[in-house]
Amino acid sequence: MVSVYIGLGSNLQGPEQQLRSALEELAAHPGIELAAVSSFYQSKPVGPQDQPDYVNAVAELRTALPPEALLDVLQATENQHNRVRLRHWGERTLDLDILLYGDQTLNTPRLIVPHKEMCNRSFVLYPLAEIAPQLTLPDGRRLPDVLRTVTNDLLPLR
Ligand code: A4P
Ligand code: MG
Repeated sequence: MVSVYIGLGSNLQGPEQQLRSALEELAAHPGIELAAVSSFYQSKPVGPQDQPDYVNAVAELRTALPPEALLDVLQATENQHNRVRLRHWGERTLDLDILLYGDQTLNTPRLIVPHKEMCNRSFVLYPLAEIAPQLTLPDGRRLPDVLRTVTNDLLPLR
């Protein structure tokens, strides 16, 4: 079993409920244990600004699924939430990204882990620190040190 951290994001069609149902669906998967879930946060869009704010969270999964099999599960879950197509670039009903897969570094055509933008994104780092405050990244950097380089611009969701 390995600890995997995933980032969840949505800015369409009831973002909070999108995240809640995605977490329920992942928890119901026989190969996945939902070990921890951060608070939900409202965040300004990174990228095109003409889209709604996002709701973001981070969850810890425990699984024996290999990385690409886990990605298959995450993408199938995204697809289940994507029945209504998007109008604008950047908007999405559900995005599930693998942030960290144990302490592994992966670089395949389908997977780059750690997620290539995670250390630049408040909406990843602060929820992650909530559930794994003393985490060390595969490159040896400590999460508390990375956190200090990124401003916390998140709003707690209620
Ligand atoms: N892929 C490679 N590495 C990974 C990984 N670690 N986890 C590949 C998941 N997938 C990974 O993903 C495109 C391809 O990335 C996949 O087929 C997979 O093989 P996608 O979800 O179809 O497309 P995407 O998410 O639009 O692309 P990308 O570049 O991952 O976008 P981001 O970086 O996820 O950005 N602003 C706020 N406030 N909150 C957000 O959550 N999210 C985005 C999306 C933009 N702005 C945001 C937020
Ligand atoms: Mg994605």
